[in-house]
Parts: sequence; C-alpha cells; structure tokens
Amino acid sequence: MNPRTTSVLLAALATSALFGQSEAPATRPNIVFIMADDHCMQAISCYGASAAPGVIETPGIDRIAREGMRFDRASVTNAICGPSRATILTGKHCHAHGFATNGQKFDGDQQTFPKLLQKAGYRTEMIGKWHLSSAPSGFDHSEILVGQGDYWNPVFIVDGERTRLEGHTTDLIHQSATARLEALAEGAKEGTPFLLMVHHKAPHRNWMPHPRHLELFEEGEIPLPPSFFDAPDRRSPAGAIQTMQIDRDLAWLYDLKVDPTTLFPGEEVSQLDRWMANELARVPAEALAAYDATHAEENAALAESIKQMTPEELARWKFQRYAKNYLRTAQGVDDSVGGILETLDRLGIADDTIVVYTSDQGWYLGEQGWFDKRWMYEPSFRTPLVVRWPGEVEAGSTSNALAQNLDFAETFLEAAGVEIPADMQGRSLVPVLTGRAGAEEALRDAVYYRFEESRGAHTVPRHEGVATRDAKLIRYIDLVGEDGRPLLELYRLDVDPEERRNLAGLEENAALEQAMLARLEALRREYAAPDDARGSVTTTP
Ligand code: SGN
Ligand code: CA
Repeated sequence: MNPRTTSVLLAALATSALFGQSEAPATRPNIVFIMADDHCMQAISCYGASAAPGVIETPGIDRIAREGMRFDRASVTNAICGPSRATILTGKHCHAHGFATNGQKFDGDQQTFPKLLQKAGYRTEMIGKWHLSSAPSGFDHSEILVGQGDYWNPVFIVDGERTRLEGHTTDLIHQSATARLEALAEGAKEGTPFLLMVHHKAPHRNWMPHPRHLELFEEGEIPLPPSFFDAPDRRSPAGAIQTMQIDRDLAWLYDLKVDPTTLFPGEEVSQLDRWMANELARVPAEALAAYDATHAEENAALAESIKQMTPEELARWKFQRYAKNYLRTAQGVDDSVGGILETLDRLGIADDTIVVYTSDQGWYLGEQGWFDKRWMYEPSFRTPLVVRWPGEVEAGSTSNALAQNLDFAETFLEAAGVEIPADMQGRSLVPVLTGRAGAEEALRDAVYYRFEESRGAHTVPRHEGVATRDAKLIRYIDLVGEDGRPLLELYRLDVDPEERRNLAGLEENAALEQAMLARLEALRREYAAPDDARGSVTTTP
C-alpha cells in the first residue's frame, strides 16, 4: 500500500467517525487559499463587475467560479485588514482573538487553523501580506511582507530572515507561490497534503500597477457609481465624520500620480506626497518612465485647466485616475490567480486541491464618493468568495449563504477531517459547498459585525451591527442621536440594496427596528461581544 493510500484511508476513517459516512471526504485535499487586499466584487467580472461591466475582465477568478461555487452574500466580521486576517486564522470574532484594530499585535500563541492542520499532518506555508505584527506561527515555511508591504522592490521576511527582492510585489508573490507549489505537489503525491496561503498586497492603496497593465482602461471612462455624489451625511450624521472622500482625501502624488507643485506652485505639499518620494525611489527606471508616459499628457492638461474646473468636474477626474490604477493593480492579482490554476493543472494536483479566492474585505470604488473600507455598508462589508473543489463542489454553482470570513477555519478543518474546536465561532461551509439540502438556510440567518478602529486613518466611527438577508441595522458605539440614544441606521436590503434610505427612527419601520435590535442583542450574547464603552446602552429595557 503506498503512503498516500494509507493516509487517505486513515483520514477517511477519522472523518467518518466525525461526520457520519455520508459526509466523509474521500481524501484529504490540499488547500490553496488566495486572498487579495481590498479587492471588491464591483471589480470582478464573475460578479458582474458593476464598476465597469464588460470592460473589467478577471478570467482567473472567473475560472474558479465557473469550475466551482460563487458566494454572492459573503461578508466579513470587521472590514479592515489585520482584524480580518486574524479572524480567518482563528475562526473567531475580533473581541475573541484580541486583534480588533490594525497596529495591535496578534497573539501568535493562540489556536489557529494552520496549527491544527499542521498537527494533523498537513504541510503549511504562507506567502505574502501578513500584517499581524507578531511572527507567523503554525507554518512550516513563510515569506511575509514587512507591514503593509511595498509595491516595488519589497522587503520580505523569509522564515525570520529579512531580504529585499527586486520587482513588482504582485509578481514576486506569484512567482514564489508557484515555485513553492512545485515542492508541495511532490509532497502531496507522497501523502503529505498541504495548505498554501497566498496573500497579495494589491489592489491596496497606493495603487502602483505593473507597467504591463497600464494600457488597460486607457480609452474610455469608468462609470460613476449612482451614489457617487451622495452627500456624506445622506444616511446619517456618522457619514460626515469620515476622511475617505475621493474629492477631498486622496493625495495628489501618492494616490493620483500628479505632482502637486505643477498644479499649485508655491503651496505646501501634503505629508503623503512628501512620503511618495520614498516610494518612487524604489520604482525601477523603466516603470517610472511607463507611469510617466501613461499619465503625463493628462496631468499637463489638468494643470492647464484645474483653475476653471468645477468641484464636480475635479471629483470626476480624480475618480477616473484612482479607479483605473486600482483596477490595473487588481489585474495583476487576477493574472496570478489564473497562473496558480494553470500551475495546479501542470503539476497534476488540481483534482486534489481546494482553491479559494477572496479578499480581506470589500472596498469603496466610488460608491458614496468614497475610497477605503471599514464601514458595515455593503461595498466594504461584502467580500468576494469563490471556491473550487473538484468532485465535491458543483461547477458553476452559486450560493446565497450568509458566509463570513469567520467560517474559513472551520471549513478547512472539516474538509481535512480535523475536529473543529468548540471555541471557534464560525461554521463550516462544507455542507453549503457540497450542496446539501437546506445547508444555506441552516448556516445562519444573521451575521454580527463590529468595527473598532475609529482613531487613525479615515476616521470612521466605531460601530457594530446585524445583517440578515433582507435588512441591516448599524449602531454607533460612541455616537448618540438627537433622541439621546445610540445613533442607529436601518436599511431594507431587499428594496434598497445601495442603502440610500436610512429607515431608523421612522414610525412605520418601528417593528423592523425593534426586531433587528433584538437580533443584534441575541448575536452579541451568542458571540460574547463586549459591552465596553457603550456601558449603559442596552436595548432591552
Ligand atoms: C494605510 C492606508 C489607509 C488604509 C489603512 C488600512 N494609508 O493606513 O488608506 O485604510 O492602511 O489598510 S496609506 O497612506 O498607508 O496608504 S489595511 O488594508 O491595512 O487595513
Ligand atoms: Ca485590506
């Protein structure tokens, strides 16, 4: 009996004890988990690419959807980088794993799913953005970017050793991931399944594409989202606090790639624009020349006309420049996804491998006039999620399950036949993935969300909330409304998917508001969410 057959049999025995005969996976699958940073559904063609339908093409990600399952209602528990990553590793809400805001230090001693897989005999590897301050643990090999990571010539920490590589970060991560797959495939064929986490930095700010993508979107315009010109406080006073407006908060050079001294001679240059000199110093000369060739003409025309432009015209200009470079960096990620799928084919392990593509959260591509994330509103709360698992997941299937990033750990453990620890707070998506009747409804009918990082970038107030299939209630932790009670927002997602009409406090929606508040309290209890600063604020009299 070869070692692979033995391990397959052992795994099958273990899993049949755990799940009952019908659900035992036949083999222990390899897992390739690919995650982008800030990649929204609006920019992915299998999701309709609402930012530019018919113009944005993401064939790599689309292939996973075509050969697997597309989740249409996936969301995150907290739409910000480090907290989302910690939730993915632990299967817990942020208050439970302790990493609720960027800049904290993840307690790497705690239980994570890579550690559990490793213990069960998986080889575990991690390549790309980590952003959890503490060193990775639970991995046999890691190559992580320092902090946010740079777009060009980035420093990686390879198994604890710092090394600067030359090239564009998306391609470097891709090259490394595919090189690792060669060795991992060998091991898998000899009976050691693997977990490979590939975490891209793109399309995170400050949107510096590889030159091969600069020609994309050069012609034509990216359509403005319908809510682009919504007043910041259209939904509630909370919206007026943020500093993530395209018209006001993008930096000229750092974000928009225009030298501000050519627009406003003699005026002081912003801190981010001064910082951009460090970024540019790392960009290879040919790439700098390519950026220049792409933007120079438009930049010169802007310098000529900026004094005559209306604020609305200028906002439109900024949106185009920002959105195009964002989409170009995202294209590099899609190239990588396609390349990883081809590598799995070439290595002959595609049939034994689960491939996931997701993002650490969604993103504002101009909706409400914003960039960035953080809010529980749909653009940042929802996240792309496609999963291919040959033999288990029906090709071309879709799901409306209320899946969350909270569920990855549990899902991978079940797929590997490893017992899911009782203190994990998510649920395995395996029943949904394998198309078990009623699994979508059984997963959950409401999700809990909590954003904590009100200080620092983009000044979004702390909030928590509950979302069901049809409605969403947001409660601000530190803000009170005119009635002296915590500020609330309420939306009917079934009739108002863009959340443009806040129904909180309206008499005719009082029953829905009460019901949603009760749901929120129930979830807070279920997840043991902290009461902290809200102190006396409760909904049950
Ligand atoms: C940086 C960015 C912000 C971004 C945060 C968090 N500014 O501070 O725009 O919201 O990261 O991003 S930048 O000037 O450094 O680009 S996250 O992905 O790490 O959560
Ligand atoms: Ca992110």
